[in-house]
Amino acid sequence: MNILLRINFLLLLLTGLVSCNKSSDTTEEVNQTEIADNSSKYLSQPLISDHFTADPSAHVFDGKIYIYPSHDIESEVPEDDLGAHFSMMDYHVYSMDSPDGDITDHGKVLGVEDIPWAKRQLWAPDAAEKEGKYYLYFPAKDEKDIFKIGVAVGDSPIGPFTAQPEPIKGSYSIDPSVFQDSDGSYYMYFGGIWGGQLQKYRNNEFDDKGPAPTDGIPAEDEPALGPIMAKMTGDMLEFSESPIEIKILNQDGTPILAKDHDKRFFEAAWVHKYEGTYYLSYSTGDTHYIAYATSDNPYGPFTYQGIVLNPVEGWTNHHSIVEVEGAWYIFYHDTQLSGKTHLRNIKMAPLTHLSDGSIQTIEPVKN
Ligand code: FUB
Repeated sequence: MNILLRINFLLLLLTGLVSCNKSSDTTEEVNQTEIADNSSKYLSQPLISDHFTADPSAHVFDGKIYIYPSHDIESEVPEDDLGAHFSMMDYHVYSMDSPDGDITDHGKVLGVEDIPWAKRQLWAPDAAEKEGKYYLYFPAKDEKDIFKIGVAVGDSPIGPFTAQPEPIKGSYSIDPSVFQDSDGSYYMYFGGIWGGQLQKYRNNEFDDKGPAPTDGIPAEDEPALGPIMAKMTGDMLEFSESPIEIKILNQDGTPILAKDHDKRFFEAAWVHKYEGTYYLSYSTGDTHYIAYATSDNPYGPFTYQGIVLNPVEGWTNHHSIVEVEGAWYIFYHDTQLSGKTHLRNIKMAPLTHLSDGSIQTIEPVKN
């Protein structure tokens, strides 16, 4: 644990103790005491503990690690199955000189007030670099409460970022992640069901079947919805092709079905390439895994392989996978500091590719 983290944890512990001295009978205070006592049970400790962060997308730009997470906030909005209580308003960027180094908060780099078309819920972002320009991709709801994906451009990995006036044409749903292939192509993977609204679309057309999270989800024995992807244009601001749905198959070549909640795609698609193979990892949502599937093509089809990360504390599970100087890491989140679903904290841990091409499953809580 680095010095900054140690100090943050001492502060957290003191806060818990002070709260307890004041009064020990509110849930909030009891939770804080439990959290302070239980920190050793986690595989990793929070990277940031003075505010709440989630959905960390990590990249190495110019030899340094940059992290682009959601910025969770407390909200008056009641919790529901569509994630209305995730009512984030802005983004911060963080950097680390090395995986063991201190983390720097570069402050707010984009707020909902800076995005002409966005009205609420700045969910999981990602970033990409091309020819010295940096692109921050983010989902947000527009004035009709429809999720679209936007892009903001900066001259540095820590911004400032200027949002484009309109969302990316043809974009919808949530959780954009942009993968740079070895040939210099960039692809965006995106989508999420339930609150992420992917079930409201078929073949890129809006086809709203109703307000419940499951309205529009395929029937149990039909193939599950897959993430959507499109190649980016040279200027990184648009899709260069009509987005396509990715197929995720069982090992026997049959499609993963909608009823297979342990394996089917829910949200948080991320692609990395290892020894020539494309790895698509994603959250299974209501079963809380980060699963993965592999392909020899960025467009798939991908074949299901197993679990990257077992369920973390909290409902959501969302990650990124990045190589830093030859070693691989997963960035993820849990709710260690708050005990609340919508107030998360980002973490990181080593990730191991085994010699047979599989990924060793990570257990985020020690048994
Ligand atoms: O942070 C809001 C949403 O929660 C993200 O977009 C999802 O992936 C889930 O982590």
